[in-house]
Parts: sequence; structure tokens; C-alpha cells
Amino acid sequence: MTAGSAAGPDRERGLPDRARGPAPAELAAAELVAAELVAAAVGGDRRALARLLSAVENTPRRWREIGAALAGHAGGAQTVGLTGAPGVGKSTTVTALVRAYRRAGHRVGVLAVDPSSPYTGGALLGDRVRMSEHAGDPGVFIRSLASRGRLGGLAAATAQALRVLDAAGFDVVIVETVGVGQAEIDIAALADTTCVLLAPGAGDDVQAVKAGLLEVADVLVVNKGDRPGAARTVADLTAMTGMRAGGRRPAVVRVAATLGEGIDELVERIAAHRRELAATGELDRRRLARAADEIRGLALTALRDRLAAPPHDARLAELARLVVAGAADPWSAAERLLGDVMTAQPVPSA
Ligand SMILES: Nc1nc2c(ncn2[C@@H]2O[C@H](COP(=O)(O)OP(=O)(O)O)[C@@H](O)[C@H]2O)c(=O)[nH]1
Ligand SMILES: [Mg+2]
Repeated sequence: MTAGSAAGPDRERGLPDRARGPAPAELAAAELVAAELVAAAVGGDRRALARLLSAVENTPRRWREIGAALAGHAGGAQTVGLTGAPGVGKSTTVTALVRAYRRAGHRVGVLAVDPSSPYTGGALLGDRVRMSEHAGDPGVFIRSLASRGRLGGLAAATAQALRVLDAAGFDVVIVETVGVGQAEIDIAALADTTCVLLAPGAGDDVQAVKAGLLEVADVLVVNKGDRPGAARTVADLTAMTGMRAGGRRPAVVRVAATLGEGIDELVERIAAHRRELAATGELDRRRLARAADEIRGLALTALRDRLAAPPHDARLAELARLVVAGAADPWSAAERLLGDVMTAQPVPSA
């Protein structure tokens, strides 16, 4: 399998050995079975961690094998999603958060999820420069995931990658995603606590409402707090969230990420949200709901795949002929088809 070489070592930013080309040993490592890679990653081996993330990103058919090896290791990390429009300051805020979490002694993993190629966007180049202050710190692991044009697949890949970083023992795992569409918002919502970033300025708040961003926000962050209009935006958002019918009201935090201002408060708001989730049972409820979604998705995909493949595709065609000939009704035909499909077969990996 070629996942490691396809992704390129350059993708694993923060790794001291990132400039090397794939060595034979590395290619051999890519062939390792998931259980060995997971055991090594759980033991702190960053190369194994990078290999696992490459496999997750490039080889969905290995998800099952990897997921099975991860079971029992994941679940300990606090996950934080950061979303917002391009340029609002997500990467700058992530960098500041990483610094704050490191000061507190936490190990931090970061997934930067970009719908475009990480090599073409200028923003990611900027990320790389800013994030480089954490390069060589064994308590920090930063990785970008690109969608290759399939955002639905990206959400699934991000869920697996989160699980990998969680199992690898990071106390906090941060996911940065551009909040420009439902698929990206879904990715941010994979986290326990979702932070929505806005910048001061007329119309930003309205755009966020339109994009459905406010609904997913557990914490609203007004970044670029050093700019004119920040106090006004904080006041507008506070008023707006006050009108939210029922449910929890998100905290509104003013931050100037480039100056490091408001970051400690943001860390505290994220921690407070997490404490509240745990105390109310909401954390378990969300995790159960996410697991149910994932199982349902896998089951439906497996069902659809089976219906499209032999022998069920032929059976479907035969039943269709019976229905058209008036020899069967579509409901009983569907029942017969389901009865055939529901034989004990493993759910395929991809
Ligand atoms: N004035 C000001 N500029 C900021 C702040 N945070 C980020 N920026 C700038 O906004 C631009 C985009 O930041 P970036 O973190 O790449 O945004 P992203 O696209 O949301 O990840 C960069 O030029 C940052 O230096 C801030 O708090 N104040
Ligand atoms: Mg960014």
C-alpha cells in the first residue's frame, strides 16, 4: 500500500524528519498491520502516528482494521472544533491555544481540515510558518487533511483521524475547519466543544446566522478584538444568543489571537463547556448520538453496496420484472430483497 508515499512526509508538519523522502524502512512501516501501528502510536511513536493518519486519509478500506485496533484506546481526549470564515483567524487562534495548553502541561494534537489542497492555498502556507514554533515539541502533533473534493468523505476521515490522535494520548485534540458550508460545519461538530470564530465588522453576525454557524456554537469567539467594532460585535452576538429559544446559551469571548489576548479566557470557556457537558450527561448523550450516526451510516452504505452487487443486483432486476408484470407489489418485493440481503455477511470495510 502506498498511503505513506502518496501523502508525502511533508504533510506531517511538526515532525523533525519531514524533509526526508520516503525511505525503504518507511515504506515497510506503511505495510505494517494496523494493530502494530496502533500499538506503536499509543506508545508515543510519532512515525507510526503519521503512518496511521496517512492510512486514514488515503485508504478508507483500512478504516475497519484501524478502527478495530483503536477500540479501547480512544475516548480520553478533550476535542475542540474551531470553525469560521476564511481569514477570520482560526489558525492564529489554534496556535495561541496550543501555546496555552502546552503551558498547562497538556499534550495537543491539531487537525487542520481544508477542503482545498493544502499546497495551493496561501493560508496553509501561513499556518505552516505560524505552527513552526511548535515543531520539534513532542507534546504537539499537527496534521492537515485535504478532502480531494469529497467533503462527506472528509467528515468520515476526520472522525477516524480524531480517534487516532485521541488513542495516541493527546489530552486535547483541536480540529480547524473552514466554516463555509454544512459539510464543514458537520466536521466542527464532531468535537465535544465547537468554537465559532467571527471578526468585528458589519454583517459578519448576519452571515453567521445565515450559514447556520450560530446553532452549532458552544463558544462564540470574536477574534481580531484589537480591531474597531469588536465591542459592538460582542454586544450584538450576546443579544442575539440571548434570544435563542431554550437550550444552552453560548459564551461570547473577545480574543486578539495575534496578541494572545483573551486566550486564557477562551481556554477557560472551553473547559467550562466541557465540565458542563460532563455534569449534565450531555457528553455521553452526544457521544452516543455520534456513534449511532456512524453505525447507521456504515449499515446503510453496506446495504446500498450489497444491493448493487451480485447476486442481489440480479435479484432486484428479477423482482422489478415481477412488479412490472403485475405478479408482485413493490412492498413485498422490497421485503423479499431485504430478506435475501440480510444474511449473515460481514459489513465490508469500504
Ligand atoms: N488584527 C488582527 N489580525 C489577526 C488576528 N488574528 C489573526 N489575524 C490575521 O488574520 C489573517 C488570517 O489569519 P488566519 O489565522 O490564517 O485565519 P484562518 O484562515 O481563519 O485560519 C492573518 O493575516 C492573521 O495575522 C487578530 O487577533 N488581530
Ligand atoms: Mg487556517
